[in-house]
This record gives sequence, C-alpha cells and structure tokens, in this order.
Amino acid sequence: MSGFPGFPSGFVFGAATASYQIEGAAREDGRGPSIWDTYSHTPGLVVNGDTGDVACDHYHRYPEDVALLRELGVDSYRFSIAWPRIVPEGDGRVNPKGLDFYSRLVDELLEAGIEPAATLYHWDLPQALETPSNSGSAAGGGWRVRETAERFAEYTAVVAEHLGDRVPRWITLNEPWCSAFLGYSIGRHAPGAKEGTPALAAVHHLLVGHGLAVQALRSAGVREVGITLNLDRNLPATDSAADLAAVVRADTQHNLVWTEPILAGRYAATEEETFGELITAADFRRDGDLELISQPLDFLGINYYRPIVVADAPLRETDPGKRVATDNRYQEVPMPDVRKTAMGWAVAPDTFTDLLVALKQQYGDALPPIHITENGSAEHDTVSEDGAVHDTDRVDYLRDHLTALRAAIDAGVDVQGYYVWSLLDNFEWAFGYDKRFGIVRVDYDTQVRTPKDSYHWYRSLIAARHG
Ligand code: IFM
Repeated sequence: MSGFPGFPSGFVFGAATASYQIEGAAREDGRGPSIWDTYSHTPGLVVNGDTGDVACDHYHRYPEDVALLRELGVDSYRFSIAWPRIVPEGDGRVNPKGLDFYSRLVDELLEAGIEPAATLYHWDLPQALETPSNSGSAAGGGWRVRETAERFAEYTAVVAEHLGDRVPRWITLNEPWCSAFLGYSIGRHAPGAKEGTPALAAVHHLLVGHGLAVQALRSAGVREVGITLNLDRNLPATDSAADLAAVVRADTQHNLVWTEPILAGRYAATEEETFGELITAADFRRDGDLELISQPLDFLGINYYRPIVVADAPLRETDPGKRVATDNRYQEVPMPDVRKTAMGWAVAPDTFTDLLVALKQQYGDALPPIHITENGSAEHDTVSEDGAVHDTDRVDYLRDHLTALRAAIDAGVDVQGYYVWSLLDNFEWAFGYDKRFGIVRVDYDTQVRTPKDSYHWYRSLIAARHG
C-alpha cells in the first residue's frame, strides 16, 4: 500500500449492496411483488430478460457473504431492506419472516464485528402501492401520491422497532433522483413511466417520505440517520451561454431539488427556469413540508461514480399531451480523452474532489458529515487461467477515487466513511447481469464467489489502516 494516503482515525471502510440486486428468493417466505419484479418480467425492458428472481441467492447464502466481508476486514456493511418482504401488500399486514431474515443478517454481521448500515428504500417499492386501484388515483399510485410517503413511514417504524437496537446507521432513501426521474419521467427504471408533473410529484413525495422516516427513526432512538443522494458533477460541454444554462438545469434536477429542501429548508431557486409550468402549476406541496424535510441529519450519504458533460438540448414532446419532466432539459455528451468503464462512464477522479469541495462551499456548517455510500466501477472482467480475476482497471479506479476523496478531506470536507460498490457482482437494473460492479465475482450458474484482485487490494488497504 506504499504511497497511499492515510485516512483519519475512526474513518469507516465498508462495502455496499442492495436487496433486489442480490437477494433472490423473490417469492419466498411471504415476500410480496415489487415494482422491480413487474418491470424485470416485462419483456424488452431489461437486457437479456434478466430478473432478480435468483440474483446472487444472498437470501440463502448470506452467511457466506458475511464471511467474505469479515475476511475483507470492513468496519461496516451497507445493505438494503426489501419493503415487500416486510409489508408484502404495502399496507397493513407485517410479514414476520421478512423481519426474521434481516434480524439474522444483522446478528451475523455483529458477530463478525461488522457494523450494519441499513437502507430502507433502494427502489423495490411494493407493487401494491404502485397499482392504481390501490392508490385510488386514476393517474397511478407509487411516489406520485402522498400516501406512499405515509406507508413508507409506517414500514420504517416497524423495521426500526425490530432492528433499531442493533443497527446504528440508517439511510432513509437511496438515490431518490433515480426513483423519481428514471422511474417516472425517463422510464428506464421501474415503474417505467414517462410523465411530466407526476415525476416532480414523486420528487416531493420522496422528500416527504424521507422526512416522515427520519421522525420514525428518531422515535425509535437509533444512533445515526441520513439519506443517500447521487449528486452529480455537471460540466458544460462548451462555454456557450446555452450550455452553461443547461448545466444550471442539470444541477437543479440532479442536485438542488434534493439538497436545497434537505439541507437548507427551501425549494431550489432555479426550479422554475428548469421545469417551467410543470412545477409552477404543481399542487402537491403543503405548508410545513419543508420543516419536515429539513430535519437535522447525522450524515449525508453520497454516491459518486462519474462526471456528466452537459449540453443544451431542444425541447421535445414525447408522449402525446405530456411533456416529459426532465430528459428534455439538457443532454449528456461524452467526455473526451478519458477512459470509460464498462458502463461507458467517464473516469475523472478529480471531479469527485471538486464535487465535495463545492458542496462544502455551498452549504458550510449546514452540511452534515459525509459518508460516501457508494463508489466503484463496472469493468470488462475476465476469469484468467489461474482462476483469478485480475481487474486492474477497477483497482486503479478505486485507488484514484480514494485519493481524490482524501484530497477533499484535506481541503476541509468532513468525510467519515467510504463504501465500495459493490461487494458482489449483481443485478444492475435495466442492464441485468451484463455489468459487473463487484469486488467479488459471482458465477450466476453455480453461485460460486471468487474474490477479485480489487477485493485483495481493498483488504490490504483496510489492513494497513488498522496497522
Ligand atoms: O447498482 C447501482 C446501485 O443500485 C445504485 N447506485 C449506482 C449503482 C451502479 O449503477
């Protein structure tokens, strides 16, 4: 580990996963269907028709996965709880077998000396809450409607009551941008909707759900509460006025619609120039919502992978009568002269430092301590003749991003933890099993796990830190 910069004492090194991406056991022990079951089973939406039915079979193999974490030496493991395992119909009845599963997982982690960090919502909404008949709304339910935020708070209270004494770190939502915009505007995530104002309603109801969940977690007396945002570093394609204005719209849609209400208790000043009448005509906000949304947090989770190069885009009509809320607000163009990961994502670690430093400048003391709750890369892994996966590109990516993170700490940003995405290769949403983010390879035919070179590298890094 020579030459690798040290991290402050007490810094948390971890690894992360999410329920639908690894658990499998989709119809076992009373789990209800989620919007991702429906989406992945709809022909043509996921590469190769892949689904999360089996995934990494973590539901049955979690002791083996915790053993891998123990061997890795991580301080903390971030996993997510599948809402449809706990409240299969989204409303009312609680499924004890779902709670038992997470209780066993948490005990296994604690026994291994690993601190559990639980995310309450990593996109697997119970299908029953999305289905229009359940919501009573002709336009569909899900995050379009406020009731879902209330159901989320009830589910949070149940989980916190059962696990709150053993799980110190809680994350309400993972990357709500994806839930709202990929899910309800661009249609590339479940539920696959392409709508205008309802996507902005989803933004607001996710924020309200976050606020209500913070209250539920506080009532249960848990140690730390936060939210995870995938904040973007948006760079202009050129210095033309049009591209610079597009960056403002991208910043608004990706970052400010979340950070302004959560950290500053106000709506983004640039929302009108970004969303036009989609937001000015909105009627989903209520008095008191901003106070609810901006309750103090113990940490802010940030997921960071890549910068986005933004150019102006012409306004398009998509569905008849419905302007999409966002993907016509700017366009993304390739970043020249940098390596791209298997996702086609630009590798530019300095932008990680820049994002964190800019956030600190923007919010000052209102910025809580930060945990990087995801960072990692999908690469074109191959199994060598020696049976190993020599994923040098991923090792380089991780080392360079940790170096960039260290630079942000040196510049005065209070970053207290880092979770690599991901412990295991897993179901990469609309890309199915085609993209591999794991530091442990999963052979999906045999479920054999093989730690890659990046796993061994990360293990040495953590071991060196612990002396
Ligand atoms: O796999 C996802 C994860 O579920 C959320 N953050 C980004 C990862 C890579 O795309």
